[in-house]
Amino acid sequence: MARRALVAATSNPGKLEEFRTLLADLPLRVVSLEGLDPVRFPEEGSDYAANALAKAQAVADQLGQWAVADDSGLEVSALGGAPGPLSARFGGAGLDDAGRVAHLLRTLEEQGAQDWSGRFVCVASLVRPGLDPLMVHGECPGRIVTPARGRAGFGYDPIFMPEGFDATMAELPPGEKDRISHRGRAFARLREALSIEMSV
Ligand code: ITT
Repeated sequence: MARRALVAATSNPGKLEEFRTLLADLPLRVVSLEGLDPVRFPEEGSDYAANALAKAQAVADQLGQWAVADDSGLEVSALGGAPGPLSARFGGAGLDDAGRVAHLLRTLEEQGAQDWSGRFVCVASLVRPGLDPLMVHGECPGRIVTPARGRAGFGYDPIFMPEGFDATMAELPPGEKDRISHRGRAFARLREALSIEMSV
């Protein structure tokens, strides 16, 4: 039987790869936006759930297909939970991952904060035309470390040390990030909800 397509409503290649691994056991084919009709995404705000739903809904509505999205971010206690849902734009729109990492380290150093604890947060949304959306949430506590270490993953992974580990997220062996991360935890719940509905 042909596997149903599930469109990954993301422009972030790191997320796309993780979506694929995290949903690999389900009878679905995770496809990227590349090669599909262009989708207009709404402006992102400061609410993870609203952003995740808006991204998945935009793809499902405009392409008429199942779609999955997440909105995620890094919340640093010393910054009052910032950058949070604004993590992708932290330091300005012109920065890449390395630039945002440098900006975050600079901000914390300038502030002189002793406590560099924080957490990654992920809210994922799966939208199927005609059905209620599935919404799930996952978190991963830890702390910011310097200098950046490791080459795996993406975004802030090289400066985030998950609780209980002596390695950054970017230094973890293959499979470990998916097991303990905010996205891994959210998608475990998504897999559970979908497996029940799809009887797999
Ligand atoms: P899409 O909206 O197209 O999915 P995005 O990268 O803009 O891509 P978000 O708006 O959800 O996604 O922003 C999340 C940002 O938080 C992302 O750019 C990373 O900088 C950071 N982030 C999220 N998950 C992460 C992870 O697993 N590891 C490291 N950084 C992460």
